[in-house]
Amino acid sequence: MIKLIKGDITKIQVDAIVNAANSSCLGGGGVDGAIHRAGGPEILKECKEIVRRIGRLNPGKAVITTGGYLPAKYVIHTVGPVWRGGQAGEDRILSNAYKSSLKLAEYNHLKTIAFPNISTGIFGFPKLRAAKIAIQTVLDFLKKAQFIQEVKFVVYDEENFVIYQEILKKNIIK
Ligand code: AR6
Repeated sequence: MIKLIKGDITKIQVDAIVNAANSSCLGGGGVDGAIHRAGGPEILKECKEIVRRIGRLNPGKAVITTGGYLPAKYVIHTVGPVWRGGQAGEDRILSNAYKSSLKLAEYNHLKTIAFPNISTGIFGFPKLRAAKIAIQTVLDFLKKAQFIQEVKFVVYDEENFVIYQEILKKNIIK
């Protein structure tokens, strides 16, 4: 049910890939920039409509748009926490970002979803701590999931890859 992949999330063929966005939801650098570049203008158009309707996206929340030109059908945009030293609710917000994305996938009856390592780039969240939260949140959610059959962690950098490999090995997950 959980798979680890090293690579570029914009190339992954799943029902939805998750974007590590910001509260404006209008694109940015890192994986966000890569997704908008590869997915084309339709994604930004839908993001703008959503922001017009519901306002800025608070950290921990998620919304869904088309995947545009991506191999993925949808993009789920979520906002992780900016790391401020660990006392500002960062762990809970990061877990909520994963949970909100998974809930949205379930709500839309999606079967496969791929996550990047939310908040561990520009937002500066420590990688090991983030990986433990990501994996635990997904494992807990999968116990009660009705539609989601597979979650892929798509890891871009070597450091995160080694961390995920170690944790997943210990959990005896293939
Ligand atoms: N595929 C998969 N993972 C990637 C890719 C890719 N193509 N590119 C980068 N990563 P970041 P954040 C990894 O900085 O920390 C944006 O400007 C990267 O190695 O993209 O949540 C937003 O608009 C790292 O492990 O997101 C926000 O303002 C992970 O993706 C802000 O950055 C997340 O790094 C969000 O910061």
